[in-house]
Amino acid sequence: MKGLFITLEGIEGCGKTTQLRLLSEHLEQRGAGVTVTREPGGTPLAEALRGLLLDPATGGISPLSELMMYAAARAQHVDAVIRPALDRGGVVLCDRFCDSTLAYQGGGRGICMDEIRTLNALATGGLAPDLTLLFDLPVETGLARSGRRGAPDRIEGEPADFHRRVRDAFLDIARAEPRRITIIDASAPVEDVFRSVCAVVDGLFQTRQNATLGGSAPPDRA
Ligand code: Z5A
Repeated sequence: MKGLFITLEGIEGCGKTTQLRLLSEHLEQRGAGVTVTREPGGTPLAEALRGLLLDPATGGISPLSELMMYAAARAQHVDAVIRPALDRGGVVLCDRFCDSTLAYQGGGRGICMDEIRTLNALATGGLAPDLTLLFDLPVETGLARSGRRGAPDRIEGEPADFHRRVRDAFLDIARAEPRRITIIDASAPVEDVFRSVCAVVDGLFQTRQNATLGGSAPPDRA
């Protein structure tokens, strides 16, 4: 069986990192080999780019430079971490991926979505997640949650309107790709959100298992 690539997406404070940790434990208990990673990040180069991208002290970065930095981090991450783990047949859980670029640099900064899709395809070599969980909640709730952590980073510090455009873009992407992306109500308590996550992921594992036992290929979710 080839590996399984699952991405978690959403606005600030949506709870994806909390759910990623719970999901990783859940899958490890089922005996899956799990690689947990994040974007931007996951390799020394990409983590260094992450530092520059999120640090308010970096100052102004033009929207196009910002886009290229996320793409550079992603190209290295896919090549060095994600593809090798999938080739080994493992499960990769990634905190943010290409949909974040469409939502933040497209929806938030206003860069042309088709140009971003072209760059994403170049950076990933065409790799797409098997499943994306989009944790959706009102912007005010998310910002209140992340605000409890202290000083905002360079992107958290953007005005609420920016974050509203990001949320709308995520929802548009999900509506356009309902087979790959499942929207999860992230305003519910952690345990309820996790129940929804497990229902979706366990369902995907079951579908894969049935397909393998039946000898047919798993359905293409991309
Ligand atoms: N970015 C981009 O612009 N373009 C790109 O292509 C990519 C990224 C890949 C990366 O930051 C930044 O880069 C991000 C987008 C941009 N913008 N910012 N800033 P990140 O992903 O590392 O950080 P983040 O998005 O801000 O995530 P986060 O703040 O770590 O939040 P989270 O992962 O969504 O949530 P959490 O850490 O699990 O929870 C946040 C708090 O809420 C915490 O105190 C929890 O205990 C609490 N929480 C979690 N779930 C719940 C529930 N259900 N109820 C109540 N409280 C909860």
